[in-house]
Amino acid sequence: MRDAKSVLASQNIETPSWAFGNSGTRFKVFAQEGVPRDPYEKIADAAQVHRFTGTAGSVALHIPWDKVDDFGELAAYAAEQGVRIGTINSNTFQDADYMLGSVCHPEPGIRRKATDHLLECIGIMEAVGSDDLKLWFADGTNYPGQDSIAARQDRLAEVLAEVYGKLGERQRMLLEYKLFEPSFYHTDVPDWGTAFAHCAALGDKAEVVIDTGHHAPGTNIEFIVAVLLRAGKLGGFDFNSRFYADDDLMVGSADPFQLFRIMHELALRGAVGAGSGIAYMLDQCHNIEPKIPAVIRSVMNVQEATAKALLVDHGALEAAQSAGDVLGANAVLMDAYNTDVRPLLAELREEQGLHPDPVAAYAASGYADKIKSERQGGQAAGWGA
Ligand code: RM4
Ligand code: MN
Repeated sequence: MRDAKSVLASQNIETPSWAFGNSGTRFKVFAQEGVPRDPYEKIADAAQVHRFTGTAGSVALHIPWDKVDDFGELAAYAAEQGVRIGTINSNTFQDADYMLGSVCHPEPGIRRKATDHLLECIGIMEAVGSDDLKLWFADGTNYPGQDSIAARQDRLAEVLAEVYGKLGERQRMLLEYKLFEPSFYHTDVPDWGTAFAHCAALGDKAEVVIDTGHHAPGTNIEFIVAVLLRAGKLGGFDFNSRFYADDDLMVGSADPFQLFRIMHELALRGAVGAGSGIAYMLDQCHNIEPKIPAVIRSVMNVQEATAKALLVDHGALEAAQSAGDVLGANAVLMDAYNTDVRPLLAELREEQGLHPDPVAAYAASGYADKIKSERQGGQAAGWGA
């Protein structure tokens, strides 16, 4: 097994540009001071997360929220800030035309518009040097009989095939599923099985994204991880934490044990750290907590779960499993989970020339005050900006 510290040192956790903007629930958005007003300022904030964690070297964009005139210039700015642009997330859920869906819409003209948006995202990937197109569709219906479930699958397959055909050599299509919302009777890509079926039909460049918040309560997410990994179809994660629905809270905050179990399945197959081929991303919103420290904390939560997973003694685990030692096998996992890995991570950070406590270092940096005083006027970024 590779040394845990070297794997951790090579880990990258991508931050979402939208986590730095104002967000909320449909009831209220509590605006914060110093929030970015454009994609450049979002990238500057993302760079702070990387500066203090050393692990968040890429930032995901959401189009059109992060649309700029010159994407090459935005990518150059990111590089200057010490980060790169990662996944390009499409958005076919906020235009009035999409009331009855986007890629599954009954009208060909609306499907064309949605398809063209996805192709535009591929163009942006080329301009910024990104390899991953992430697709999430709000498509579905609210009432039985509203539209044909099967026909909608056909329309989806047709659009995906067109977009897939336009991917460059190194580019991938990452298809995300979500159990429900905003459609409440049926969703067109509700689960990993549906996403898998479409990706399998498309080919090697199409893989499934697991957004941890997009499952029914009690779903065994690590099982999904194991199955997709085995099939070579796990493209990435949208990490967050949820209790009831798509809450998008900080990953590992409510259920660090679930996160550990997920990371364990990945570590078992050597699928963590550099070269894993898996895009580890956060998909979160910070409604009541300060945003940059919340993203720093989230990155640290993933690091801690990864470190614990890397400490699992695979030899002892296999021995206990093959001897039918139920309690012994479980104890091997629990030993790793119950290890305090914070000293190991503090040591790693010091070796990397970082402060051992990223949250404290950020607080002491004065950046929060700086953006509060500098970012006056203009429109704070939020959903739709
Ligand atoms: C969706 C899904 C997508 C994200 C949007 C904002 O529920 O998780 O990944 O881009 O929310
Ligand atoms: Mn997501």
